[in-house]
Amino acid sequence: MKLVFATNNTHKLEEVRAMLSDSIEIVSLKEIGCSEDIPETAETMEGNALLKVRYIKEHYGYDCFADDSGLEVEVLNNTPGVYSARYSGIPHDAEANMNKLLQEMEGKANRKGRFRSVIALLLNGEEYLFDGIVNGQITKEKRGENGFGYDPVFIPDDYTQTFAELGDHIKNQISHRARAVAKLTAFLSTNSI
Ligand code: ITT
Repeated sequence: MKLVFATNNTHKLEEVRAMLSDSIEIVSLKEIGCSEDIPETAETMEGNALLKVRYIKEHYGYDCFADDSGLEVEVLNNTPGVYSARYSGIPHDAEANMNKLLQEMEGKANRKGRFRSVIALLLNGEEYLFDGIVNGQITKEKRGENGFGYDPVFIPDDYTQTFAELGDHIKNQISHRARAVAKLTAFLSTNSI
């Protein structure tokens, strides 16, 4: 089946394409002629993921799925969370976001954090949500070149390297997004037309 993935983040698009089996073909926003920023005004990842799929259905008529995700740091009351992309105040500036995070974490012994992904699916007039979490630790400095966003400052549990050092192959097996996508594909394999 073909399904639109409502994201403007090319890293997410590549990750999810690599995770899906050949039976699900992803169509990008570019391919349906959508280039605008979809408003993300909700206060939860669930809310924002639903806003994205509803926007595409309303404006372009396609069933689709969307991911809203972020990094939740225990000692910072689970922030930046839903505000991860704009933590520093500059939208989508990964360097500025990581610098702010490392600054906020200075001197903190508790380095526990987790990435969370919420996927919303709008299919045949119904809405569904799937989530995934990966627990880990926040480093004291950036390490590695792969991935995107906060990958250079996050070490998943049971590993010693950051997501940016581990690379896509390992990240795509254990990440928050991989876990949410696994739930999405299990659902689609039993419920799609
Ligand atoms: P779309 O809304 O168009 O999908 P986006 O990048 O704006 O793209 P979000 O609003 O869901 O996506 O923001 C997610 C932010 O959380 C992202 O920009 C990163 O800063 C961070 N993030 C999420 N998943 C991540 C991952 O796998 N690795 C590193 N950082 C991640």
